[in-house]
Amino acid sequence: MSEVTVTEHLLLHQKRSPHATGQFTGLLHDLILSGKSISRRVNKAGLLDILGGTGVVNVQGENVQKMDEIANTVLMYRMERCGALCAMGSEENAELVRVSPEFPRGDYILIFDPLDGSSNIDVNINIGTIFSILRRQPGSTGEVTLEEVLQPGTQQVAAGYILYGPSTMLVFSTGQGVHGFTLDPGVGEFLLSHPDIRIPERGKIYSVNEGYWEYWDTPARECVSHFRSTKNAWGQSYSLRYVGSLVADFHRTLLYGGIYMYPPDIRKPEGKLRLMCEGAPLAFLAEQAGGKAIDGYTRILERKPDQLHARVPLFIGSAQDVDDVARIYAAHKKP
Ligand code: P6P
Repeated sequence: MSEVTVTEHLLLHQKRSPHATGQFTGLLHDLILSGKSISRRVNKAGLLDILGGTGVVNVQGENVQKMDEIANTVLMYRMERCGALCAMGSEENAELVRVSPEFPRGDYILIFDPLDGSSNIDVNINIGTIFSILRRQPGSTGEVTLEEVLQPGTQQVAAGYILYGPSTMLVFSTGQGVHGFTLDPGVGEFLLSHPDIRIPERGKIYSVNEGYWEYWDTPARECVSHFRSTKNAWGQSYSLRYVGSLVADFHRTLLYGGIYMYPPDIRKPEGKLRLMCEGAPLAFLAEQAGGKAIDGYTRILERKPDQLHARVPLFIGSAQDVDDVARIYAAHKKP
């Protein structure tokens, strides 16, 4: 039974970067505290009359669920007081949130989806918090600007997610591999359960919403047909699994291998998923675990967002499966 806590893991197993001031550990500690608080509410949602929608439509054009709002409030309150941040960007907030000068501030920037997959809350399916940690140039002064925040995923200091499922798991990377921790509710601690996660070179599962077939362009259809056919690299069919919660579909892909796809379509030419709070953090994890993530043509981590809520097509998972997608898209690339 593992007894390695997150703090111990960071202190003993992660090479401390030269600029580590302990602020990062404090940031992660408050992120974990927020996750525990959200987990407690998610686990009892049906009993607390916090299921269902709020009647509000967010900046994404999505119906805000009560639990979206709760998770966002928990994170905003806790993280504004963690003493390490200068700004936060949330999927639920249209604008960048700068940390008030009444609180101690730092150079880190936190971007998050407070509760990904929330359309699944009412039917008790896995959901999760996805986070990305950036940093403004040390020594920068004055109010942090949006331009300082709009960084490509290669600049991430750390990224991860908290998955609220049969067990609550924290999976994150600081650039030294991907590590998974499982919450022991008895002691209220996340304990190391999945050290150094590596994604298989090739998997046997593809994950996509095939209901959108008629909206896809030719390369997207060819990608799905490739994994559906027996003429793939395995000479046998893949299985199709699609939960409808990105964080759950990604977690399975990370552990079992395979590929998750959210292609662009005629209604969403840039795809549905958000670059900064979904694509970039998960791409960071995928690459740290030996996998890949592209938008069809470009490495997700090299995409520079042009706005806080920039969207991106996403093909992410086992390196060889993602390479198959890249080959198909390259064959369609306009000269
Ligand atoms: P669709 C949830 O709203 C989400 O952002 C991801 O968690 C999920 O993978 C995707 O949308 C599901 O989208 O269009 O298949 O319902």
